[in-house]
Amino acid sequence: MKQFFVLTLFPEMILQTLSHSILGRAQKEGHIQVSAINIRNFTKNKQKHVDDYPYGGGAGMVMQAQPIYDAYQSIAPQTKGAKVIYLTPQGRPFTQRVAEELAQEENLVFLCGHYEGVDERVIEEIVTDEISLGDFVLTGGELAAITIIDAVSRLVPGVLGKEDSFADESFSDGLLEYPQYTRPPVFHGREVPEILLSGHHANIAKWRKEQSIIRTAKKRPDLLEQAVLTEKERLFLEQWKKEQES
Ligand code: 4G0
Repeated sequence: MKQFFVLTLFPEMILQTLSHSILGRAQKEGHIQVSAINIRNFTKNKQKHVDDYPYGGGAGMVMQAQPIYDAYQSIAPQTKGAKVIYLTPQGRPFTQRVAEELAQEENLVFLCGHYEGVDERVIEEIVTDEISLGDFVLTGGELAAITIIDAVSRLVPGVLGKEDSFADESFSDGLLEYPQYTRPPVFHGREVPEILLSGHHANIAKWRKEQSIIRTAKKRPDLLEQAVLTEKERLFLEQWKKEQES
C-alpha cells in the first residue's frame, strides 16, 4: 500500500479533492492512503501564526521553520526513508517519467508552501526533492501536491481498472493520444472515421498509431525526438511531413 502524507495549512482541500471518483475508491479499497497534517496545529503562539516578516525586508510573509519541522516530526515514525517533496516553481519539472519514478516509492511526504515561500533552513533540513508543475505561480503548493498524487496514484497497481491501464501504453511510446469516438455515428454532420466501424483490429491499430504520429507532429513536434517509432512509422512520418509542404 502506498501512503501520501501532506504537510499543509489546508488539510480539507487535500482530503476532499482526493476523496472523489477513482481516487476515493482507491482509498476505500486500500490501494492508496492520503493523510493531511495541519501545520497550524504545531504553532506555539496564542494567535496560531505560522508566518512572519522576511529578514532583510521586502513584500509578503514567509512561513516559519518551527511549525513545519514539528509537523514533519509528528509523522517521522511512519515516514523513515521517505522522500520529502517541496512543491515550488524552482523545482525539477514534473513529467510522466517523474510520476513513474515516484510510483516506485513506498511512502511520500509533500510540503505545501504559502505566502512568499518557506524559511530556507527547514527546506535544507527536511526536503529531499523539489518539484515544479511548470513555469507559473500558484497561491499555495496544495494544487500541485494534489496533481502529483493523482498522477502517481493512477500508476499504483489496482487503482485503475484493467482497461484503463492499457490506455497508458500509448503515452509510454512518447506520442499523444489518437482521437476517440463513441455513439452516435454522425454528430452535427460529422461522421466517425469509417475504419473504426470496420471491425478490422489490425488496420484500426495501424490507423490509430498513424493518427497519434500526425497529432504529435502537429501539436507537440518536440516530443517526436524522444518518441519510440518503428522504421515503418518513421517513414510514415517523413511521408506525412512532405505532404504538408505541398
Ligand atoms: C514556494 C508550486 C511555494 C515558493 C507552488 C510559491 C507554483 C508551483 C509556493 C513560492 C506554488 C509550481 C517563491 C512564489 C507556492 N506555485 N509551479 N506556490 N514562490 O509547481
